Amino acid sequence: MPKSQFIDPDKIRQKGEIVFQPIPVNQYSKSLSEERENFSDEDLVRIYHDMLLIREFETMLNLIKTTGEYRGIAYNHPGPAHLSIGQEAAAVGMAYNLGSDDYIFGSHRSHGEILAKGLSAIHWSDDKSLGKIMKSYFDRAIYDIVAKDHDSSVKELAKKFLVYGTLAEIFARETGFNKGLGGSMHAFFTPFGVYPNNAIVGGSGDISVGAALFKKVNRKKGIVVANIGDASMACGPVWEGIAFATMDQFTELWEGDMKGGLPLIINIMNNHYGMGGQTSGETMGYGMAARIGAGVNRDQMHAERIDGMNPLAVIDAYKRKIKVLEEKRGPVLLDTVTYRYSGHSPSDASSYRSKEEMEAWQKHDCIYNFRRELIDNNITDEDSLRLIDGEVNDLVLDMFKMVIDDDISPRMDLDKDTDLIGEVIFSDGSVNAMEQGEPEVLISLKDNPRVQQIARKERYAFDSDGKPYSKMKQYQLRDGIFEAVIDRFYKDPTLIAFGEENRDWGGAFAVYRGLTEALPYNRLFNSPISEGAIVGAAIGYAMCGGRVIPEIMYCDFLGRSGDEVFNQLPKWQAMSGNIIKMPVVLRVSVGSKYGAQHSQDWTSIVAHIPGLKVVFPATPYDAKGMMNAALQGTDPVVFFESQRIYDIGEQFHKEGVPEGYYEIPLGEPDIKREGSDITILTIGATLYRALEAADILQDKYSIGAEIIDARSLVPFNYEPVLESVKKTGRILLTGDASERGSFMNDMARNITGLAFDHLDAPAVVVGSRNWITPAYELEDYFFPQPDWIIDAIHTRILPLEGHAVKNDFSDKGKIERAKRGI
Ligand SMILES: Cc1ncc(C[n+]2csc(CCOP(=O)(O)OP(=O)(O)O)c2C)c(N)n1
Ligand SMILES: [Mg+2]
Repeated sequence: MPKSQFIDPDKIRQKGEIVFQPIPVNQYSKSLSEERENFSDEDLVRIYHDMLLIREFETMLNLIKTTGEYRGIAYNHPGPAHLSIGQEAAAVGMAYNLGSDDYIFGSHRSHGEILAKGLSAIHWSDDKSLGKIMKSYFDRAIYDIVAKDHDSSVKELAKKFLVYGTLAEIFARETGFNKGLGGSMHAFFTPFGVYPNNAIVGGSGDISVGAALFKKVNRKKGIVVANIGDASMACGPVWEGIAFATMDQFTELWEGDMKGGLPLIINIMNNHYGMGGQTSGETMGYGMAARIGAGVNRDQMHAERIDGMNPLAVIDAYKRKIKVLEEKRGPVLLDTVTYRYSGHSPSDASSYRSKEEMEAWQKHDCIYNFRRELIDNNITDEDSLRLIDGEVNDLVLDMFKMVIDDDISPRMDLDKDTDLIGEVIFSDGSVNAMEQGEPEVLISLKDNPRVQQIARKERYAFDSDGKPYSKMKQYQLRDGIFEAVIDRFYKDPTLIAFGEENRDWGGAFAVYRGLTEALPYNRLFNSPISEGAIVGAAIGYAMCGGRVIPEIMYCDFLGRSGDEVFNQLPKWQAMSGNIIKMPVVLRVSVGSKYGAQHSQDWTSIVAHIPGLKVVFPATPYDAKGMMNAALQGTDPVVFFESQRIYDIGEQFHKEGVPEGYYEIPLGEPDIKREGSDITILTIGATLYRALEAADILQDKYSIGAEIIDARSLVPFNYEPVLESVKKTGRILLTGDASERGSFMNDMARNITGLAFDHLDAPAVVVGSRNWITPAYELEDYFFPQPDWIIDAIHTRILPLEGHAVKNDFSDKGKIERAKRGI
């Protein structure tokens, strides 16, 4: 809600109509002879060569999958191979003018795009930089293999490098581009500008937007292309990505050289099918996918349908569209018509299409027709082309032989080290700034009104007599998060933050108040209500080398970003073999008061996913120190915050929350109160209810409870908890997540196993009920309360003299509730 833009009712209520512009469809009609001035003979032969290499590469894979051998050499590849035989012109045309600075993202069917883009990057690079790229990648691992006995040019060597690295990745070899951890559907090679290919249909739809945002915000050269399938145009992340990429603010509110659209081409590789569903005519209503552009923004995304069976038509379109992006008028939507002769996967019997249709498209075959044109136009002759055919076949065969040789191309040795994959799950970096440079800010920190306001606050909640200061006077948890965030904005020039109501509103819960004044739009902005794209764009931004803080306003909205949080954010570091870093701190606010769809604690669901760090600080001191640590790191951190305690003051750190920078390492629980009779381990805001319970236990029953605040869920150091249990012999765990399937159960089981000899009773978990979260007035019957903790201790751990229970924690009660699914 920028006040600078006046929403004028007089204008808005005026009569009118929306006028659409025609969307060009296959307008390219030049003959090869008309194109001669734009291409040298070598250029044209290169186009043929690149298409042919892709065809042979995938023919090899097809034979391996369907016959178990290639040119008489047997090999078993149990993994996937989604082939794009027939689509080569679309890939080569797309990549033809792109160099290493241009980034492409793709899908499960992207082998052809990897090769096309790699070949193009090789073509546009000089020998020195190619040598550097090849030698620095995984300590020459691939270079040393392909350079052995190589006796021709650096570019030829780079071609071997590209084919070998891609194939070794597909066959899960440690010498593959991603150490064999990505595989066929996720292979990529960032030094050539080939960014992650995504096995989740439409997965690149929003991630690529973040990559384009990175290029724009950090003034980097190059454009971004998202190669996605026609069927993916039905996917939420694609629509959300488009909404994000076409926001008016880029042209209306962003200032100076930041004004203008994203350098992004969303390229629909339109082969007319999902797996078997026909998009045009069956599963979609767009008729032609390019139509979608018309509804999106005033520029209609410069949408166009182009003939992807003709490489020159695709090259022509890219030349024109790159110009649009250079003029900052992006993004662009291309509907590239193509066709796969291969099945969805090699086991596909093509029952969903007719033989006649396949044969008709084969008559339009891009390689066959282009070859004929080269000869008809005297660009080359049959003999020269046969030579190329031979070279391509030899290259594929030679690389195939090397890749399947276990001595040359071993797999990761998990026998030797069974934890090897665990080592690449996190990057565990510690980096002040992702890039050097002067961070763009609008005012100095000391002139910031929020900074000035915080300076007047009490950084410890109590005065010298132990009396609490007024709420307004206390330095609050939200202040701790703010201080860490603003500090990083003044340190890391790549840092950006976005989410719903992040800017003028000051963040839905006032954490960001003061940031709007400090930062230009390109560093802090409101996103559309697109939780998927909020996380997805952050992923793309981080992948390219930036640090980013996306925000999900309520934990319950995490479901909307399910794929991004569960499949994308946690997996790309490991799937890249740790080439990619993912410095994303995803702030997630856990609600209360707003009922079932705004108040659930989903920490457990997130903690279940390998590859995410998950933290939930509950004090201002911890919130600041842990946000600092999260923002210093290079891993994805889901940073939970509780709306119940944004205004809580610092009650534990007597020296007050330090004004300067400090970090609290993620993964370290903290003893908030000492005691010797029972340990209570809390997650998030239940800390304060556990403290109340501890007071009652002490006052009424003379039982000393040791309260440990978990602070983090992943990673987690059990040692302080085990030490405590050794002392107390008893433990209860409590948190606001619904009890069934909660992370507390995981912790309880681990503690029971690890401290079995020291426990007088099994570890007990007190979570929320397995219900919907009711209205605020009824919340105390849903979330754990101090009296629940005491009832549970009395019933399951240590009978308390004279205690009468109100809440049923008995075996019988548990069994009965489980039977009813609650
Ligand atoms: C989210 C998701 N849903 C379903 C699938 C299974 N699946 C894999 S490919 C595919 C069809 C995709 O069609 P399209 O986007 O047109 O790409 P194409 O396969 O034609 O290249 C489906 C349904 C998946 N991988 N991801
Ligand atoms: Mg398709």
